[in-house]
Amino acid sequence: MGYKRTPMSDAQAPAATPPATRHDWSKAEIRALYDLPLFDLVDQARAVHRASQPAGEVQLCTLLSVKTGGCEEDCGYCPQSSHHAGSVEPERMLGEAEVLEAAGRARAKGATRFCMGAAWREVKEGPAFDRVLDMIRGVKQLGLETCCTLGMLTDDQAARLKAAGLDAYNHNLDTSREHYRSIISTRTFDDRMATLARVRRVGIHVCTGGIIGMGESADDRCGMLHELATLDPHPESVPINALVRIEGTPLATLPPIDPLDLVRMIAVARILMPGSRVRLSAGRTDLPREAQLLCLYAGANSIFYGDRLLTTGNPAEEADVELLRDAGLRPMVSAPSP
Ligand code: SAM
Ligand code: DTB
Ligand code: SF4
Repeated sequence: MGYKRTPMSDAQAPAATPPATRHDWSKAEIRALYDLPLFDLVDQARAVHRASQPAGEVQLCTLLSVKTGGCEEDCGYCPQSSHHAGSVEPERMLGEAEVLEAAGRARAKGATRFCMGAAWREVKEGPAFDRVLDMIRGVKQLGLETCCTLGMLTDDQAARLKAAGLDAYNHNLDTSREHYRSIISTRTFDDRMATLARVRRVGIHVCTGGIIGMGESADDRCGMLHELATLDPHPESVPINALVRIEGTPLATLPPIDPLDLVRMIAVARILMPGSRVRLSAGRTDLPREAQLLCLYAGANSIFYGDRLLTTGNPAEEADVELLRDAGLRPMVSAPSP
């Protein structure tokens, strides 16, 4: 079932003067926001959201894993790492035609952004990267916003992605600098920051966020938000994931997150980064509709749309169409910026 797209009316335009965009947030300020009584926090976030973002619009972004499994990194949350007992079987890389078919289907169902993921530690020059560049050109031609997540990049690779028409690059910080080494040992937080800087330098939009539910403290969560909110410019897109606990990964047995913590993270992200698109990302299959709507109310304005994320499930398209319709929300018509 596809969406009928409706243009934005005056009533749906931003409601008040947007707050000044700051890049000098202190950790203490961020922690103070995180600790506010929930309704006070949501009130503030909602006011920023209404003043800075078109009201009632949610961007639908479809994900596709173009190269699954067999990754050299040891990210504790990830089923595609070859370090874990429960890793997924590595699969052959998809061909351009398969990807364009999936992108066409996503567009027909109302997605405006298409994100291609590869289980790589870093991009290596060669036919596989050349194929990704072809995929980007093809998806772009379909009129979709293009996003990729391929691991670490060199300057030259970033420039080639830009030349192929890539709009955004996803590269998550995942957690705080301090908690990072308890989750991943095969790369550093600064490696991550270096790739983000390369992406920014060539003019590709930056998509970076993290995961909650990996045994981190509230200070770690605020520390991650601090890293994001002190980037200048802010990332255009900030995905907030709840850990998908996957059997056979080191983090599989951690307790589930409290959905209200996700609301808090999204609300604080919205206050800190008024102009960014905040994405309610992985973990929605375990999240009641009401909690999802509270996240959208508190400042999220994008979801992953389609019944698969990379290797795990996501709500069915029909359920998301219904969710938005029941709340009187609309899918974003076109996605010029972030
Ligand atoms: N290999 C590339 C990289 O790590 O940047 C791209 C693919 S990787 C799977 C993209 C992101 O998915 C990770 O940075 C992480 O934030 C997220 N992710 C992976 N497994 C997850 C899980 N089990 N739960 C939530 N998010 C997850
Ligand atoms: C992001 O922040 N979350 C997406 C996307 N960016 C690439 C990935 C979620 C992956 C969830 C686990 C899986 O399906 O393998
Ligand atoms: Fe590899 Fe990315 Fe998974 Fe880490 S998150 S193991 S880099 S695919």
